[in-house]
Amino acid sequence: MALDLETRDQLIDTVRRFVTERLRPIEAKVAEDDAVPAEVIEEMKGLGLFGLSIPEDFGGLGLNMEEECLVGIEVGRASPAFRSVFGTNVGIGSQGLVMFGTDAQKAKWLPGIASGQIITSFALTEAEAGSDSAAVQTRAVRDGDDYVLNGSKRYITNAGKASLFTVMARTNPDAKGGSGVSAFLVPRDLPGLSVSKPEKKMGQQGAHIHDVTFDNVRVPAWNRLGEEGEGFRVAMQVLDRGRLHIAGVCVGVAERLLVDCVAYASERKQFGQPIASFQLIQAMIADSKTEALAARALVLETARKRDAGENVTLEAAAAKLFASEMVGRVADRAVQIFGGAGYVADYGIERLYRDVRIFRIYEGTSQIQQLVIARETLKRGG
Ligand code: COS
Repeated sequence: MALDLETRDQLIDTVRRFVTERLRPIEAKVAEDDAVPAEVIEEMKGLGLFGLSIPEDFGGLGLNMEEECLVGIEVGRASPAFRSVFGTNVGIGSQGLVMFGTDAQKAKWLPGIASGQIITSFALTEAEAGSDSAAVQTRAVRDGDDYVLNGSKRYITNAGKASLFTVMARTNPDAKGGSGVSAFLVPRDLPGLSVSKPEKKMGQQGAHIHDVTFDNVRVPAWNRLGEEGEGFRVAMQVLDRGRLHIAGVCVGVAERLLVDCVAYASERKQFGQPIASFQLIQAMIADSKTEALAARALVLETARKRDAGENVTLEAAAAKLFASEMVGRVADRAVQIFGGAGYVADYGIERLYRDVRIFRIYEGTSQIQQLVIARETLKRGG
């Protein structure tokens, strides 16, 4: 159920203040240390950020999609690494459980996820299964009351801190594609599960990705999420939702970059006047503003459709495609407007330029979004 407007505005205002007062001032340090300070993570827990999307019955804030996107836009105004700290709990790490879990599974894990006591990860990608996610090779073989998991997952966000993984594994090697894949809730402490050191990345320092390996990990059949063979559908529905959330964050980053660009262009003087007075600079600001407004409208309209119960597979893919490509262009223009200052580390613009690059890749590349949009448009007849 939607929050009343006053409560919603209060929440947005609280998050905005937290982002402005607590997150923005430490962005550079977080990037340098490659870590978000523990006390900031505790404050995020206190604000309920880990449980934004978890139903109230299980201790979360129970936001609808529009509200979650509005919070995502606010959080996007600080370095995206901060969002990553709680992003998996709000999105891909928890929503399989929210949408497909049994009451007992939900009761066991959701309260801890909502409070941030349990960190979650979504383990789909493998060395040979990225965009082609139906090709997962990790095996889950039924043995009595358990499944035995063997295989390896790649680039798994928050795996280093996660205590609960949603793992997509092949239960039927003979079934073609996604229909042989099942989803499992796998606690970190099961024997045989190991997590690699974090990868060195291009951006979003402070957010971490790891390989996760399963070596004869015995998972109780009780932990299966949905029916056998339903794992691909679980993953796709989780991603439909996750793509919309990411699109919201892209809007937030773009809006922040616009504020930074306007402030810099108003202050920086060349040829005796602020560069904001030059029409070629104004053209870049106008293009960025127009695109950010369009992305915001698409994200929120899609979120409202989803809240109304509509299937938004197409629209969520369109929002992710447009917003992630848009923020790439906005970040590129920001570097251009800042000129030399955009290229040096002190101003933080080059950091955001690097940070936003992954939005066009994770939770489905732009090319995958194009495939989904085309498939759904052809299905709908236009
Ligand atoms: N919701 C519900 N069901 C869905 C679905 C969705 N969004 N998308 C696909 N399905 C179902 C289809 O209806 C189909 O079911 P049936 O077999 O009963 O007809 C089944 O899943 C297979 O669908 P499809 O044939 O389209 O699957 P493909 O293997 O061709 O894959 C793409 C489609 C490429 C679009 C999909 O694999 C994908 O999204 N890949 C990217 C994954 C991703 O984002 N990876 C990033 C890593 S996770 S951070």
